[in-house]
Amino acid sequence: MKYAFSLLLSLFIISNQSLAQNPLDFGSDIRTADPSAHVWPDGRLYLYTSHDEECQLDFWMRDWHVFSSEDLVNWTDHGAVLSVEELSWADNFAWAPDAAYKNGKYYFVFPAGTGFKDRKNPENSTKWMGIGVAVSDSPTGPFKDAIGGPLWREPYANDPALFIDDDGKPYLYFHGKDFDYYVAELEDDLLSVKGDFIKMDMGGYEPKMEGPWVFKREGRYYFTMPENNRVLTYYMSDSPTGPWDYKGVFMEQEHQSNNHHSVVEYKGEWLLFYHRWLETPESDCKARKRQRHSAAEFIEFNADGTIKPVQRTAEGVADFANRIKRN
Ligand code: FUB
Repeated sequence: MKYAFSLLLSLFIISNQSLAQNPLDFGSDIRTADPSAHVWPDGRLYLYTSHDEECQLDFWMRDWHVFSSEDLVNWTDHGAVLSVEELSWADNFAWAPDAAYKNGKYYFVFPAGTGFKDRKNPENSTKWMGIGVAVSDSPTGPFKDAIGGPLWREPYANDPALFIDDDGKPYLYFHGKDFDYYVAELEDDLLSVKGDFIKMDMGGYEPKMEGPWVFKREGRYYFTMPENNRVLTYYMSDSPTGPWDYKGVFMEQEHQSNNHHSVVEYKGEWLLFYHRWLETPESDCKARKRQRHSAAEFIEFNADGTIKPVQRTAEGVADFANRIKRN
């Protein structure tokens, strides 16, 4: 009887462990945020993330990492793809990156900068940020800075997101103070801007935002963002440059903290990658109780293409392998 009880208990613990996939277990003990997901020609899903140093207080961040998986449960940690130490023009603010595959090359776009943000006396701030582009023959790098400077540094530019449309045209969306809801079409080699920035028509609603992410599903475009850098909301359009029609919230905020996400289809399932601020008891960090961890959820759509609200769960996408078998 005692044996049977222990066996049942062990089975219960094992089955719950296999269900608990959030935060994602990359098999390494680093803090990741701003996960940007892509499926590349080798059939794997790659997640490019920014990297929080332990206990960092003001988003002083130095490098970007990449992880890959075929089942979203077992991940390979490919290490850092790029560090600000490899840049001649920036030494800090290795914030939310993105990536693209075009003409046989992998492109890594990233925000970085220098200086110091004086939160008490903003007039003393020297911080600036721009967007760089690095290129590699492999999805896991090494990526090399391809320009030797930012694409631009005025306007202030952060949180770049690349979208390559079915006709091959590359677009770069970004978060820029006083320049949100602008998009730049890029030249075919993704190393310079084609023409002017395009101010998009957002249908009259332009809240403060960060981290735009654009995807296409069934011929319709989705412009998604952490609105007020907290709650995930979206617009829809028939064109990658708008006009956009605001549709509202698909993930609420948590702990009054920022969020940053990406949306991708993999093996017939639509997935939302995002980060959570979770208590991290294994960390010695006294200064900050919660640290950022990458997580994932299934994301579903209504018949009219609108996004169903997504809840944060402990199991995340643990059921991915079973779901794709059922597809
Ligand atoms: O990770 C640094 C910054 O925090 C990102 O660029 C923002 O989107 C927010 O997640």
